[in-house]
Amino acid sequence: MNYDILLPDLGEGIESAEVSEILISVGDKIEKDETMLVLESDKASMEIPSDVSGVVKEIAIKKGDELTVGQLLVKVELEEKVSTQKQKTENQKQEVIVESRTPSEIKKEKRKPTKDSVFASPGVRRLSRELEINLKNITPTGQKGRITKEDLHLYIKSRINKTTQPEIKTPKKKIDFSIWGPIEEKPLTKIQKITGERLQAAWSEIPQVTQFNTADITDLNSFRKKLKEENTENKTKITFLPFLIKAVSIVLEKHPHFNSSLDHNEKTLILKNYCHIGVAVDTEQGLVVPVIKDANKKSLIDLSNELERISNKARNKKLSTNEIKGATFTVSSLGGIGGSFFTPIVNPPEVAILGVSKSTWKQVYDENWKEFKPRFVLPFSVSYDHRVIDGAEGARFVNALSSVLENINNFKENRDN
Ligand code: CAO
Repeated sequence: MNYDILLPDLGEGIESAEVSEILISVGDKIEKDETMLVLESDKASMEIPSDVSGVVKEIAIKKGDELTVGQLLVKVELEEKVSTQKQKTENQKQEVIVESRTPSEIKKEKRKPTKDSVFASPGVRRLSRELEINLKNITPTGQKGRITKEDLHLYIKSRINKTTQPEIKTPKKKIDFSIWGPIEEKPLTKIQKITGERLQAAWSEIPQVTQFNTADITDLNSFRKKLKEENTENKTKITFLPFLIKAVSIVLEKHPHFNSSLDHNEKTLILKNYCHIGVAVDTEQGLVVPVIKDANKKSLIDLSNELERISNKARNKKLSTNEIKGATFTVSSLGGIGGSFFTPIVNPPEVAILGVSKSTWKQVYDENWKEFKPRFVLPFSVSYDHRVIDGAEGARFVNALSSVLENINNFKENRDN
């Protein structure tokens, strides 16, 4: 015998509601009071239970339908009939065994959530809808795979902690600056947009510390000038940067944490036995960071040539993907421009970055001569991921870098002077 389940009075003056979920399929065995549908009205979200126990014969509505009170929802073949039929044949006896499981066992099996179905109370559904949260992303802990209020709250808390998640990002209000004066609009370049997103993520996800120091590069400056003169014919442009890259690669060998990355789940440190240095290059389109591979194995002249080659390629948008990947540490030099000290942002998955500023002549007190002497002083900063590097290690790193830069023997490659 078939039984028609009609939409009951929804109360609270609700006259119609939309079908947001259908939790049953034709052929399902359902129990009295088991939820069949979830409806949404402008006032509430409601679960509609079955009036009877039996087998679903027909579902007269579909997702998205607007239903009114008294409308036919589902036709159910009542349970008594199912039981009588079970007595009939040998085959059907088999069925009796199968179906002699308790109703709650059958229900348990049927109501296991599939990939597409989500079980949650109307309150949970309403809040998730208001916050635009997809319930399928939440791990249920309730009975029969139901998402509880606590599951939803836990999920919201975890998203709040990850401040970059778009689901809870508050959209910014557009400001009309033209009401205070004339303006121009200039869309960001693709590079600027990508760099901006990466910097934003690095800034919010990495606890960074910046350590400042100076190096007396008076001797290095004289040595560089000499090397520059020697190489005027072959047109190699020898700036301070190749020296800095060389110095960094020496120091990284002794401070391997600065040449590492945290693994994807942030539980293991990956120390790299290679030294690929990223170099920040200022281009018209924005900041680009090409990589000098195996910088520790290259001479000052090789580094100078490679630096010129990759910075030209960066400015002409000619870099290949391979040339901007795989860096283990980055050097950002503003020394050719000016300023004293800045705080560079770590470029993940690297854990540290060197920021170099412009060297200037300064009066420095000499302990041995007991007098002030003019010295060429280079200011620099190292920002590092504090989850990987301790403050003491950071201070040792900058001290080591100054020592290497202050001793030109580190840069004399097979030379007598
Ligand atoms: N102190 C004093 N003078 C310096 C110096 C320093 N720290 N660094 C460079 N100079 C000098 C150079 O020696 C050169 O002078 P000479 O011609 O007399 O040798 C002059 O300044 C110009 O150098 P440069 O900038 O052309 O070359 P570079 O090798 O120092 O830098 C490059 C190359 C590609 C890194 C640079 O052009 C650049 O793009 N810098 C900007 C990087 C940037 O934007 N970083 C910020 C990113 S935010 O973290």
